[in-house]
Amino acid sequence: MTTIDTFTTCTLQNRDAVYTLLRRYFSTNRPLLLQSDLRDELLQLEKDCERSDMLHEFVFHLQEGVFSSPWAYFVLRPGIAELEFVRMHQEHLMPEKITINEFLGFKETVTKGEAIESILEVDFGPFNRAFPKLRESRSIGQGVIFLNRQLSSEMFTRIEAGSTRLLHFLGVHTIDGQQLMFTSNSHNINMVRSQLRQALEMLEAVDGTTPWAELSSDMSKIGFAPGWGHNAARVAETMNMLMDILEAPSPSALEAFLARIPMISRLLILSPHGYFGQDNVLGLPDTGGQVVYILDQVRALEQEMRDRLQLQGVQVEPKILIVTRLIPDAGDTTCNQRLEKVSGCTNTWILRVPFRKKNGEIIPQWISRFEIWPHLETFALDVEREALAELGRRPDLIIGNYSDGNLVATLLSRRLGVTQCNIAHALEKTKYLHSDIYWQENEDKYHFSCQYTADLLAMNAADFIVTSTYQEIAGTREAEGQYESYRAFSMPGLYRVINGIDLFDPKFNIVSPGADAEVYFPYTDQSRRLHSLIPEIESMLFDNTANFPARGILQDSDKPLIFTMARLDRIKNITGLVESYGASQRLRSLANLVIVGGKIDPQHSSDHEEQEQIHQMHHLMDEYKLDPQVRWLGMRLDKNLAGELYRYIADKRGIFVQPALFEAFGLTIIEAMASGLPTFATRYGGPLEIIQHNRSGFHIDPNQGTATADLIADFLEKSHEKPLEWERLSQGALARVASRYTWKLYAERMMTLSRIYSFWKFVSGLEREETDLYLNMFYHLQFRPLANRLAGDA
Ligand code: UDP
Ligand code: LCN
Repeated sequence: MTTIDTFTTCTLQNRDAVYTLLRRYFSTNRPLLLQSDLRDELLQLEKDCERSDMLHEFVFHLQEGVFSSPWAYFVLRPGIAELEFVRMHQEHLMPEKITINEFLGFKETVTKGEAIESILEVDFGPFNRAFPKLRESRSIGQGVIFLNRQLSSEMFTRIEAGSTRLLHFLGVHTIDGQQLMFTSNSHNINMVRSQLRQALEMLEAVDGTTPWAELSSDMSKIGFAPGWGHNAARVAETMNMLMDILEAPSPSALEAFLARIPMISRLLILSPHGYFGQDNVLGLPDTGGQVVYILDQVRALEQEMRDRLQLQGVQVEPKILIVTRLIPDAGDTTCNQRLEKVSGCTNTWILRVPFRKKNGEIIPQWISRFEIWPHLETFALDVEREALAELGRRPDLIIGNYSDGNLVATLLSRRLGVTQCNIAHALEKTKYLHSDIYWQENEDKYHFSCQYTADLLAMNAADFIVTSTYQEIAGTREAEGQYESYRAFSMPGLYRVINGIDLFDPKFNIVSPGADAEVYFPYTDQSRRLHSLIPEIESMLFDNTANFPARGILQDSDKPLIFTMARLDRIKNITGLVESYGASQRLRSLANLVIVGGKIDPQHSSDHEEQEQIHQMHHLMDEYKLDPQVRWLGMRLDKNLAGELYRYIADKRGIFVQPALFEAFGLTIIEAMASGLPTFATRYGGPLEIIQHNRSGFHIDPNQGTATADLIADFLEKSHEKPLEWERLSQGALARVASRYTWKLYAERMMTLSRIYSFWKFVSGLEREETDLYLNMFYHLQFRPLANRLAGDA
């Protein structure tokens, strides 16, 4: 393994190479060098002198370098979730191990040009020392399995005591005021055993299909309430499970038993910022995949809750509330309506609560996600009142989404004492390079001071965190993870984070989303296809007389199509793809390019980043004279049209490309794959994990435009010669999505997590009281003043 000791040995053996490399770094005259810069300089050096494998290995494990003559400070990442800090003097060439604090202090001084004497140090490390932690990096993201194993073995070290706690939980368990499992709270294990034996004897005498309604009267006489099962067979199974646990407990038996206990029937989901609606919202600023994710998620969760409650014989109607902001000036969307029922669900609603000024006045206009921080506290209080009224009681689980939703979830969960789950979707920190250290320079536009503070608060407060991929938590051998980027960082003038989040905390769980199987299904499934949409698609793509906001007219309609669809954010890098395509004559001769995203007229956009990208698109179309080969549609497609478009592209043996500079997950990727389209997606972020290279798609490097164009061109040429090649990738994509990315799998897992975390919170006081108090102070002393300052600026 590459550690600082390796570096010492390596320096002793390769003094000259190390010296030359350091000189190269200093001669860039840049105080901060990224991983790629550090590597590039080494690769240049290796062209001129003999390569040292040890040095090469070491540099390839460096994450970052900070330079101020005569010192060079480095962050070394020996492996996933491991960090070491080292410095080296330009002349003495002897690596010295340093602390995080020393590293961050040096970085602050170098970037600010002056030493920072005193700064708040944020360190969550000591609070969680006694808390059980994973040990192996490969287990990161499987927290629930670990937690269950750990806590159940602790709980049952003394069977009597553990059983008593379990029975107490069951004895007081109610849902919607209905007593479940036991009619009264008995702590007497022998008595419960004898009750169970008696019940099982009774159940043996009746047919397994006998419904609970017919059993309930006899069962209640011996102390059993509903919740064991919908019929005699299931009741007996559940009772046998409890008998086994009371006799010889095991983590898996406990997990299986808990999975049956009806615990969750009221969910509160928070997604404050965007235009959150069911129609006409996608593509509006700040409204993208998160809305799609939540609308698909609630359908799956409602179904799962209903199925589970029904199987356990409990007559409770599940209810889900998605709470978002009410935006009076909502254009052609429904975001100005208080309540909207979610289609495809029976009892799921969007509840919209307005942002209010201090004087109570409602704020009418949309507010960018970067600017909403001052409004969230009042919003949380208003939501508490309205959500409780709509749900009729406290929710069983609160799920936050994105930085703002997770902060509101934190405030509400704390006030209501409800289990909190966070879903980040995308943490901005890894997207914007150096946005922590140079936060002051970007504060006017992005207010990262508020956002990163909110992130730290919410991720440390959450009972559990759901991520879409492993890399979202801990990255890959090559790259830092999104949560990992919160471990140690500095915001000069604000605070220095020594230990911001523990990746080995069992709160992390990977539960990947899916693609709506009703909409995104294989192009070969002819009977389900919406053939009536094909003429519209063809006129969208090829008919310039039709009235679509578009640029470009495809001259050769027989060529396969390269398709991409995304919001026109800089990070989505659609302009990068256009540039690679424009510069590759080979690719242009093989296929046309179809882009769905943004607007054609910059004046129609209210988002500064989008406007800039629109100008760039026009510039590239002009520069490379792309109008005959590129069709750029500046519109948002409704889901059915988008679904049929993916399949139409597949009919034509085309491909899908997702060229983002970084993509947290990328729903379009699994939609394209679920349609059977060979997919080329960025290697930065979640797509690296979704796609297996050359099996279920291809990874591309958005920074290597020529290599990307060549890879796509090679594939299109090969597929033209051997159609089976296209088929192979198409089949690979379908199989991958079916095995990993479905909403059914998601809902099952999510419900299990909710039960298990809620159970452990109840029985073992998993409350992290000290952390909570620290967070409360951090909220009041850091977050609130920052948010108030932003309110003053606004
Ligand atoms: N989308 C759509 N119509 C459009 C543009 C996008 O339905 O015109 C959908 C797309 O199908 C996907 C979502 O918007 O479901 C975008 O999610 P993704 O995770 O790819 O990116 P995000 O926008 O969240 O960054
Ligand atoms: C936000 C993103 O940036 C995407 O990568 C995700 O797919 C989307 O949210 C849904 O989680």
